[in-house]
Amino acid sequence: MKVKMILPALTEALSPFWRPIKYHLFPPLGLATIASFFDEDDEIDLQDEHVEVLNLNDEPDLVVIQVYITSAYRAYELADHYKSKGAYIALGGLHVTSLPEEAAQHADTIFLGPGEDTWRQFLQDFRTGHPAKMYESKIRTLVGSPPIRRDLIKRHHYLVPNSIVVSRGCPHHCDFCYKDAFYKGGKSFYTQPVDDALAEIERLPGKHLYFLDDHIFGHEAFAAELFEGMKGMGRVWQAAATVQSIFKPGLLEKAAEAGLRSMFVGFETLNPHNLREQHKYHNLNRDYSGAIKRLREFGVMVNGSFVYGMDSDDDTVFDRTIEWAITQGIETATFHILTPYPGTLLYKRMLAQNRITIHNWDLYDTRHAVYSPTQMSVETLENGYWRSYRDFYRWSSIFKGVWTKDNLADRLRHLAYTGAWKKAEPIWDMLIRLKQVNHLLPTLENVLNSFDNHSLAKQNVNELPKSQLSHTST
Ligand code: B12
Ligand code: SF4
Repeated sequence: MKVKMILPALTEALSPFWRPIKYHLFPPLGLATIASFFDEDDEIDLQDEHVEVLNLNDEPDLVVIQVYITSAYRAYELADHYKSKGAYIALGGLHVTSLPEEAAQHADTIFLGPGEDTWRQFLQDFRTGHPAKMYESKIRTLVGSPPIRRDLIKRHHYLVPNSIVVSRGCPHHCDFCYKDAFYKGGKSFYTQPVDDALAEIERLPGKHLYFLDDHIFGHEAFAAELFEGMKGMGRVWQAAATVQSIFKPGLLEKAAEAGLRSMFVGFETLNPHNLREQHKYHNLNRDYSGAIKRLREFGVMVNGSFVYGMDSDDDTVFDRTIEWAITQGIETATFHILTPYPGTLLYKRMLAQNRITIHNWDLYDTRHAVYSPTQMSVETLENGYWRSYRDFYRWSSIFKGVWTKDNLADRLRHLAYTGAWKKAEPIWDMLIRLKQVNHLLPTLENVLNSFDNHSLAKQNVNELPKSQLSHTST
């Protein structure tokens, strides 16, 4: 059977004028995951439109498309194209799960939720000529999943070809998050067996790994065992976790020892009213500064994530947040405009309040206000969002952040990492065009690793002052 798998791109990623590096970071892991269920003699062509021009002149029997909200229209266009050529169309992913009726108009079969169980079943049914119109994931397990088809990934296109995900979902329930909508009808947080995760890591060449798990510290026992197993593998890695989990005694220590060098942390907002509104209770009354301090003590850089436009935000939120992020010495920050993804509680609430003003999914990219904010205009919100990036990444801010570090190695690493990330955009753009982006991976590894002289991280955990370990209740 001839199979075409496509990760469609949103328009911005295709611009002939500017190719943001973020679209050349990670390969299409979701598609490579479900590709592992094909037979050996199936002919698979996996194309990622973010990094290559699609060949649309082929004649596949089966077309498999992953649909994110921001690439939904493009996904439907591609589906219609192949449908008109007589191919069988399978659509799955987050947006299909949120809006199945919309997606079904462009598909022969749609898939709701994670694909591990449903895809296996579909392939059996398809081969016997009886595929269903819709498959809904019910069995949530990663036990027994075959290894990801990484051979289908064109590694040279990506700065971070070694992305990996060893769990699915997250134990929390925030109103704005995609998670509860995607995992409804079954478990919304589960992990791989540790041995399988370690085996997957072993299969990845080089040093650098990027864990795309929503919350790498989400299952403490799993995480501890994983980090234990990774010790001595010589990896350097990045991941995401909650503020709360950073204080869990012993976990960060183990992670740092296993090579953790940068952590994406969802601070989201500095306002407790906003946290309550979004049911993000695990961030309430947490010592954000203490979490950053603790990460720094273990040589872990911070990528802070912030969301603007919750109901308690007025036009002062931008300056306050930026100033806080800079003075905390956060190395990189991502800012988002609150976005009500269909299927989320936030969406339902805003719909009931008649506040959603835009239904064009292309604009659900966390850069547009698609709803009416309560305490500022849409224009103020969007301008504040753009200004945040400008202000956070101006040289004066970077140097202010650098000077919060108390030793030369930390300062240099902050400067190299932040400077390279945002200030070298034209260089990234050029490398992308020359298809050389992957050649900078060793530089990234070196920068991440240029922090090996840390005394605290090397101390025995038991010697640390108690206040640093049990800063907060868990
Ligand atoms: C890595 C990542 C990116 C990467 C690359 C994405 C890529 N190459 O796949 C980059 C940095 C480019 C990116 C960009 C953006 N992202 Co992003 N990203 C992620 C992240 C962290 C991990 C995705 C991942 O690889 N997961 C692991 C794999 C194994 O899971 P998966 O891809 O979902 O695949 C499984 C299922 O979905 C299913 N499946 C998928 N397709 C199909 C098809 C079929 C037929 C079947 C049967 C099953 C199936 O089976 C797979 C195995 O279970 C997610 C968060 C998350 N946890 O999903 C956000 C996430 C997907 N991103 C999101 C957003 C909003 C964006 C941006 C708009 C952000 C921005 N402001 O720029 C852009 C635009 C994305 C686009 N191209 O349209 C949202 C999506 C919301 C939505 N409803 O679509 C998420 C959920 C983050 C969030 N919490 O809000 N992103
Ligand atoms: S903690 Fe993060 S991943 Fe988990 S539900 Fe909240 S926003 Fe989503």
